[in-house]
Amino acid sequence: MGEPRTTASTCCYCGVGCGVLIDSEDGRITGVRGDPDHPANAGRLCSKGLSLAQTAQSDAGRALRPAWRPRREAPLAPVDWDTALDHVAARLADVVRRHGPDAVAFYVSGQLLTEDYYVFNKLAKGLVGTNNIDTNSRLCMSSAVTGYKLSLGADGPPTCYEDLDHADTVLIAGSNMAYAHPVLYRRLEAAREARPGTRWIVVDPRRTDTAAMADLHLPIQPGTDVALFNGMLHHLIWEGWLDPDHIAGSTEGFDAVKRMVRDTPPSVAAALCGIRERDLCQAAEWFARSPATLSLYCMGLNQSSHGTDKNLALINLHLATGQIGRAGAGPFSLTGQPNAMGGREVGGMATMLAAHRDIASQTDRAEVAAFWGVDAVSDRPGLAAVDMFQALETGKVKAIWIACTNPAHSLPDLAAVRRALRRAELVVVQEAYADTDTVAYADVLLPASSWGEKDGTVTNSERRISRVRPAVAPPGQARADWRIVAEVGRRMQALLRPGTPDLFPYRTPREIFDEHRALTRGRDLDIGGLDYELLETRGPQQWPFPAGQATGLARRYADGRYATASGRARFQPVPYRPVAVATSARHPFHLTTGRLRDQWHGMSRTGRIAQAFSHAPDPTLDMHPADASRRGLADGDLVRVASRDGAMVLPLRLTEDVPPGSLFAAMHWNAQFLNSGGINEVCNAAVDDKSFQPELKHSAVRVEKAELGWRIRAAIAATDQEDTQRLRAALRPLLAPCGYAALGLRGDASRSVLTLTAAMAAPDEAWLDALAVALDMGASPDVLEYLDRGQGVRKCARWEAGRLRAFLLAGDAGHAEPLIERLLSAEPWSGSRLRVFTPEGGAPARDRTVCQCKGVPESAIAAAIARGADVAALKATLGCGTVCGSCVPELSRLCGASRMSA
Ligand SMILES: Nc1nc2c(c(=O)[nH]1)N[C@H]1C(S)=C(S)[C@@H](COP(=O)(O)OP(=O)(O)OC[C@H]3O[C@@H](n4cnc5c(=O)[nH]c(N)nc54)[C@H](O)[C@@H]3O)O[C@H]1N2
Ligand SMILES: Nc1nc2c(c(=O)[nH]1)N[C@H]1C(S)=C(S)[C@@H](COP(=O)(O)OP(=O)(O)OC[C@H]3O[C@@H](n4cnc5c(=O)[nH]c(N)nc54)[C@H](O)[C@@H]3O)O[C@H]1N2
Ligand code: SF4
Ligand SMILES: [Mo]
Repeated sequence: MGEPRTTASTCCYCGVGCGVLIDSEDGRITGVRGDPDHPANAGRLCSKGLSLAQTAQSDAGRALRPAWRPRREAPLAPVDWDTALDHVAARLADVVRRHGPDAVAFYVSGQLLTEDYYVFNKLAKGLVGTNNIDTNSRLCMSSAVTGYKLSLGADGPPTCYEDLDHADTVLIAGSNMAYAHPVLYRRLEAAREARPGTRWIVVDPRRTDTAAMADLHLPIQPGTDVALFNGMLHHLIWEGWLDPDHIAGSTEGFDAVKRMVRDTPPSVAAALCGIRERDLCQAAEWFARSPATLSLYCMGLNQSSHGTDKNLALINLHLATGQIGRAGAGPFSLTGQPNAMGGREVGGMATMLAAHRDIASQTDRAEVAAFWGVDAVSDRPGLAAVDMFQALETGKVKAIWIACTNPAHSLPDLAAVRRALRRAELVVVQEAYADTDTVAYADVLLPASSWGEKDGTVTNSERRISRVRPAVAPPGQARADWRIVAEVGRRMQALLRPGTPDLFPYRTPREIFDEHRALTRGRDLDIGGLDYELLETRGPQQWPFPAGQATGLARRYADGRYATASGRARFQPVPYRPVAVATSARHPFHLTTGRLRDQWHGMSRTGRIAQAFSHAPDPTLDMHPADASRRGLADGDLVRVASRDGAMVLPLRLTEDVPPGSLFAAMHWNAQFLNSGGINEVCNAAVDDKSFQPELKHSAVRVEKAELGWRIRAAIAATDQEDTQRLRAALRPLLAPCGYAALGLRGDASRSVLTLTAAMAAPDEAWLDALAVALDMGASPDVLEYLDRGQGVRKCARWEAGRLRAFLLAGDAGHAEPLIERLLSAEPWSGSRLRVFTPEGGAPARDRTVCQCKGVPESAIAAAIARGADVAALKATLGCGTVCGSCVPELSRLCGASRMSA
């Protein structure tokens, strides 16, 4: 490598699928910029994309070598690749021989590349002969998939990003785009600036940054979307705001839906939703009477025990008003992960076959079997994610291979997931990082290469296929996911079907892509005309893209013909049903969960850099102040949040952004950072009966004050990322014994400080000794200690080269924050070291960073606003919001620039 070079690739985070330019030198990634030529982002990146280079700065914490456990209780020990691959193949083949193919399961990920996915799917369905391959997309997009198939006849959105520029009314339902799809959100903001008449309706129980910018925010009761959409349809029918030509010419089933919504007039619907009737009618009017209406929706619809119904009820509105198949109009499900779409295309799920084929169809199965050259593809439906882990717990499934996902953190009802992983005969984990909650259960760890190192393709939310290209070589012995799977596949084939032609002869991802695209010929997603060559010369392309075509199709169903057998879209009568587990006197609160602006899921990548924590440093449980005062709870109190499935402790944060009766917790924190597995300890595993997607957006819980009187704060400055990883590994074992404990990171690219916040019911001296050791507080002239054993108070501090390096405060942790500031300031210590035990030892507090790119704190913004600044002035004077723009929604909010009329 050596020479500096630039590689065009794709961001590995959200489904917007932004193009990035990766700068590298000497085999290391040195910078990441937005690719001005990529149609998804035209050069823009959000805070997560912009910090990608920092996350790739060091190999510390990466899975670098294959490892296995000689015994279940033993630690993972390094092993060479061939032994690991032989072992996995032999163990899996053995399970297949003893218990049949359905005793093996594969749990993969929408973050795999299409080529990785394809090979996994072929291994499961072609070689092993089981449909037990499912993915974390089950937790994410499966309700959208089922909704599209039932109504429009085929999976995939009919829309494209350009529609964001053309929509007159934008209905954003169950999506916090300002955080979760920031670059698209930016595009919407620009579109509204260019066409000021554009109206946004946001449907979200919480007042998110997205909702705060709406022209109409409908803060519905959690789970009541179907009632809302049915009530809107009722109103449209009553007012005659329909598109009779579209209904008559392009759809079927309208009468049944018309009958069904008869008993949901706006007054009834609005009461169910807990909103004003006139707001519901206003939304219906804008939806139907605007020249073009676009719906953007995400997990607030999908992650529900009736997520498919929510999708269908919304699509009914589009079909009835003809708001589809035109520029700026249509139902647009935003994809969460960068390649959830690609996974759907290759059929890498328990409920589908390659290229949108169906397991239930004899013809489809035969086509795939003939193409692969295998006898048959199983007609037994595979297990969807939640069921898969339940089958593992009951022993029906014996062996599981998990790749590129972290189910011990991200599945609901974690206690059950842990039982399942413990019960399994064999757990194979294919991971890029060495420490995740799931790796703790691995019998074999297969180290995978990751973003910046991988080669292949991904498909974004608008059906656009982009190349992912390697800028650097993978660290250690890590290998590409597709290659690992093919290597095991070949070995298993030799054991299970010796002498048959090699099913996995691939030498490059290009060969896999070519096989995949051949399977799509004649299908709705036909990409027969698309290959790596074309992606190279003409850039990212949308599907369908059949052979002989000059371009892909931007907008589907423009001719009013849908992908059903009759060519007509199907209205679906979906009556409103309440959430699966209702609140009760025992569990009176709705708990919803979701995302923060700068963290990605389980934080294996974002959790390495301090900047990702600056916007939201600590995990919290958000509660409305009225609920708190009724219960005698205060901001910052440690509370125990419990459902019938499990409980955890979190610090309380009071905010009027959640409605009374509802709570919110971010999904990101897990056992790498906490004394528990995170909020999924509490979330319930109820699933949608059509899509099998779990209801991660609603659990019924109670909240009580946690009696944890002994508080501990500690912090240590890290010299670099390696040091951060080392210190975190040393502190992690200390989390489990606590009633509450959280590891955090403060600082920025230049300096970071690792923090520990913990609480216990009573002082534990042995634990404290262990903490002191982890912080290297042994006897030394550079260590100062203060003790008051009777009060359970111990304070320690350590200096290094004249600077404060670490402290621990137990029993009396009041001035921890100023001391953390002192660690961050890195100034040489002056005066008496004894001052460290008093508030004078600290440095003045810095507040929360709102703009990560320019490091602008909230106080500076507040001061400027007090002097009369608006968003434009803030940008001009402080520079905030001028780089990635992720903080612009919040700046607008701080300026009070809410568009909602009272
Ligand atoms: N920063 C960041 N961005 C991400 C990700 C990340 O981890 N971090 N992950 C990516 C992935 S995989 C996904 S799936 C997407 C998710 O993107 P989003 O779905 O936009 O994000 P969430 O925060 O999960 O949930 C969205 C909203 O649903 C609301 N909600 C809860 N219950 C209901 C309800 O009953 N009805 C309605 N209408 N709304 C409800 C919540 O209050 C929340 O604001 O984000 C992607 N982008
Ligand atoms: N309570 C609650 N739970 C949720 C959600 C929620 O809103 N609330 N959202 C759900 C949704 S929508 C989603 S998508 C899931 C996400 O949940 P997960 O899939 O568990 O999330 P990640 O942390 O992104 O897991 C990806 C893993 O792959 C690893 N990895 C990264 N790159 C590679 C690679 O190239 N190869 C391999 N083999 N490994 C790699 C990462 O280190 C990481 O551990 O969470 C779901 N769980
Ligand atoms: S919006 Fe942000 S996280 Fe999503 S692809 Fe673009 S840069 Fe990556
Ligand atoms: Mo997702």
